Amino acid sequence: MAAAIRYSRRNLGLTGTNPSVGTLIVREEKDGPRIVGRGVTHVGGRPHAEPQALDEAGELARGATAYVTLEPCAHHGRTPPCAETLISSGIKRVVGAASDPDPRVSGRGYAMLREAGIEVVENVLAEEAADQLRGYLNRAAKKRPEVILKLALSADGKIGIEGEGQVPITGAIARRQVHRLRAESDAILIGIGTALADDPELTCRLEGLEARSPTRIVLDRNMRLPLDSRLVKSARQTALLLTSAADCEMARQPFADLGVGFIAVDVEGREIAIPELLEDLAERGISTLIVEGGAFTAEAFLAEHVVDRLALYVGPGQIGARGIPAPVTPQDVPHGMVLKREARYGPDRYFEYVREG
Ligand code: AOF
Ligand code: ZN
Repeated sequence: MAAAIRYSRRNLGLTGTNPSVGTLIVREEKDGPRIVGRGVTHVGGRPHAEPQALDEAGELARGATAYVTLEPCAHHGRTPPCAETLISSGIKRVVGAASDPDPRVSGRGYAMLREAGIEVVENVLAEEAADQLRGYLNRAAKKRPEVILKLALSADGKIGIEGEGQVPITGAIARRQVHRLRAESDAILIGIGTALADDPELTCRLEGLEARSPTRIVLDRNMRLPLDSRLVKSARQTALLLTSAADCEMARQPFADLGVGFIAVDVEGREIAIPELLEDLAERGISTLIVEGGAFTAEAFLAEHVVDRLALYVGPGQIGARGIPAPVTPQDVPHGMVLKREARYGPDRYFEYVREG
């Protein structure tokens, strides 16, 4: 199952509203277990993992065990239910990790298998699988994406210097981890202040993974983003959405001509309408959202209590008194968040916190 979960990561961020699920078909042979088929939910969400793994296994599936990171589906989509496909393949045993909250499936997938006489084991490494499926599970449970607040801070807890644009804080290894996180996420969001100060691109620039760049979102209700910013200039390659106030319709045209999309969120006097925005993103099929700052935007998401995960990269240098204080530091994480992972990336340290329970 651990191998199936690892395999399921392959299409994270590429399967739309569908979770990236992994399936391994395993035969017990004299000299030990042998993997005869692998599948991961295809880019775009279909085909599902199971039929692909079974295809590869062919006749070898007969009598074998299928390891699935999510309960096999029980509904008819463009293809028959995966539970049915497993049954007709002659699989003898199905080992499942997470259960599927989708009301069309929830419990029915496993029930169909059992009714057909297949041995079913549930909840194997369920927590690890749920961690991998957290965007999907979050969206199903809360009707909003999983929100990951990612910040790079100096050793003295600063995220930059007012008016200085991008200040280097972390090194090359940490930066690659950030790009990998981008590749695995559906969308990334920043405030207009950061967009103006840094002129970032927010794409994934790991070699070979460029096409996995997330949809970029800028909170820009007064449409201040320059038309010649890197974000706008790359809008035809990687989706860019601006959240604009409803009365900005006229101002939208030049952006629209360059391929920029819009989320009209009614802010009603508030600076950012976060709950409405998250709901809109979930409806668009976005399951994981990285929030990358700046301080004002990060604080707004923290105040709304919608941050599910904190990814803090701490560099070794000091910025000093001129620095912008980080809205959250490893010494001061929001109540109810617990350390999940800690790592060292060259000279930098990484701390990941998740919401408890
Ligand atoms: C599986 N294997 O690999 C995945 C599953 O829109 P559809 O018809 O593709 O169905 C989407 C639902 O299928 C999704 O909400 C989830 O319940 C399930 N995803 N199921 O058996 C897979 N990705
Ligand atoms: Zn399926």
